Amino acid sequence: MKMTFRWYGESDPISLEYISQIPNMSGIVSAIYDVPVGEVWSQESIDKLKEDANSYGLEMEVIESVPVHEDIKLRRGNYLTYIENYKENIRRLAKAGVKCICYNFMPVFDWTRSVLDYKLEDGSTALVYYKEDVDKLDPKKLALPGWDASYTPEEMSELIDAYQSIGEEGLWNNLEYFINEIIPVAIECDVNMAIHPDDPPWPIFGIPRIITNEDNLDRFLSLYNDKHHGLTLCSGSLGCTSDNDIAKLVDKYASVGRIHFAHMRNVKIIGDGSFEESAHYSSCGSLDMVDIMRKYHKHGFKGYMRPDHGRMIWGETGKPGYGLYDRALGAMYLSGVWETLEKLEGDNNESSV
Ligand SMILES: [Mn+2]
Repeated sequence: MKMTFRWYGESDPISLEYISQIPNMSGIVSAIYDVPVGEVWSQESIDKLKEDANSYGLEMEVIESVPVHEDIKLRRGNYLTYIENYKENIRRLAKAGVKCICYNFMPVFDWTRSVLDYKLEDGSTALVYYKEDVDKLDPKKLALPGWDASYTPEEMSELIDAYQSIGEEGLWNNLEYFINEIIPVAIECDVNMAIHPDDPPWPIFGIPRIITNEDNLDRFLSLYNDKHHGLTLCSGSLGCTSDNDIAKLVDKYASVGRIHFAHMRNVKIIGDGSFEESAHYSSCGSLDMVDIMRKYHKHGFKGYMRPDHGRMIWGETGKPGYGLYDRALGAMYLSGVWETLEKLEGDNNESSV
């Protein structure tokens, strides 16, 4: 396992130096942020990102994300050009030594929360999703925090209608088409493509969401039978419903080498489709983080891991979910659990000799 940390580039208030000071940190997870979705990233900017990371002793082997243009998800408009651009980005990233690309196939909204700075009892703030608040909203009229604000209300309304009319099966067809186009390039470049599950893993506003549960992960992986076609297993995204048993999913997909990137986040399930993001430590939320780590360890997980969102603590302000302190605590906690599992395995091997 290689521990990594997400970095939002030069505008990120958290410096590469700070990240490099977190023990056991192998590299950053980043992207090129100043290019519109769907366009080709310049080799210079990719190389510069790598050099910046390397100059602090950090690798740049994981990209999160290379975003998928809505035209590809809807298979309309300029989707053929955008798919060619996507392939070119895979090639260019591979040239810079990237081994894993995270992406998602969520229509319009990406992740969804009702409040980004909900004050918890201890004074920290966290991202939360309260079902009754989200259900009350009309996305054609009012945006939720964190959503892409670049759409006009008319564009948003048209997009939502388009997804509602293709439905789940239409989205599956478009995903399959995209996968069949890009995975051969990923194989050629030896880059692992790792889809991120939908967050939260259920349909919102009548818009289809399909990377949501075990059956659908099975269906997704069967779209292309090659290990370069795999998963970002996000414990917090899939784990905000008790219908998903994260340890079981890790056990299943790590055993066949299809998890390339592990997002570790704990969430507190409030019930009835609501949840609060919590600190990584198991008893702070609903997930048994050690059990999940144990499953990764059991299968000799060699992929990348990162602490996913953190709370805002110790007065820190910044990008919701992406402060330094709580994510650094998360990274250390996860590294500590991993080191323990490694040493216990060593002890067991010795005693069995
Ligand atoms: Mn995630």
